Amino acid sequence: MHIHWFPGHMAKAQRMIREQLSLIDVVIELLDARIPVSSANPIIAELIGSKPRVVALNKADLAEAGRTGEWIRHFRSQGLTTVSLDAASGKGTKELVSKVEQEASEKIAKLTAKGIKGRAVRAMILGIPNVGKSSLINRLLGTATAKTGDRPGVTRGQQWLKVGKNLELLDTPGVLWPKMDDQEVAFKLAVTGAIKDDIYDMEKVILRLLEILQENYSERLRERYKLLQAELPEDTAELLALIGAKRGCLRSGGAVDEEKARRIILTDFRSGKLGQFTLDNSNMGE
Ligand SMILES: Nc1nc2c(ncn2[C@@H]2O[C@H](COP(=O)(O)OP(=O)(O)OP(=O)(O)O)[C@@H](O)[C@H]2O)c(=O)[nH]1
Ligand SMILES: [Mg+2]
Repeated sequence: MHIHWFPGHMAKAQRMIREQLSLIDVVIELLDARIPVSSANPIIAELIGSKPRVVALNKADLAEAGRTGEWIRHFRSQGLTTVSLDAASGKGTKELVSKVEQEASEKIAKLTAKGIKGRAVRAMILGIPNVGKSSLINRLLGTATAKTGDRPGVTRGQQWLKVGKNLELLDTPGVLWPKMDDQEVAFKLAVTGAIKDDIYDMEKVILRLLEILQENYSERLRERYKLLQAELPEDTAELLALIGAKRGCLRSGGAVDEEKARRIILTDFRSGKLGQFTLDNSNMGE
């Protein structure tokens, strides 16, 4: 699978982020709790430099809770302020805001010493496409001000929004990096929904997903698709056909509609119907 792309709007977003960064007290970096390493954009790290930062592992409801805990300990041991978050339900937002205020306190104290009193904390939310940046803003505002959607590339411009008296937030468009050398990382970004579905090879992505499911989560496969045979087929193409047949994805004439079967598996995976998944191991990148 080869994903070589960097659409013009992402280059533009990156420029905007760089320009706005001088106004920012704290960066909120959203990572996908299912892939805490693979969703970390190296360009973002470079842009942020030494700015105070809070890392939020979002979509924690879709990740394996114990492993999210391991990841948080791992990041904290590296000196990073890290919290777990579910921006869809709002779970974890209070802790996030309190950490953001904590990270900004030095800067605010300096401003106060200079006579600038009561200035709100300015935070920028950064992360890959579809990770939940706009959802977080909406949760914090308590309204659906920022446009969200279950696909990457929803937010295009940047927008300042005020949360209460003490916090101003900047929503940003999701950015990926131009060259994806690691194909396993590309797979994880595709399967979790950070890359538009029409620009990666879905056939390969689903076969890789089935491989992982078969190896480590075969019980969930059996349960979800009512696969009763003692042994699941080892061949992932056969497994796909079997799931397709079970789900009634048939073309006229009786052949399995593989495209339809792939969509079902992908939707089940992304929505949590196949259970919670953490695809990155916390000993990665050490
Ligand atoms: N299950 C779950 N879904 C979430 C969570 N946060 C966001 N989502 C969903 O993920 C999708 C993307 O959310 P957005 O807030 O639009 O993501 P974004 O980062 O702003 O995306 P772009 O603007 O495209 O970069 C939406 O369907 C949200 O409902 C979460 O914590 N858990
Ligand atoms: Mg958005």
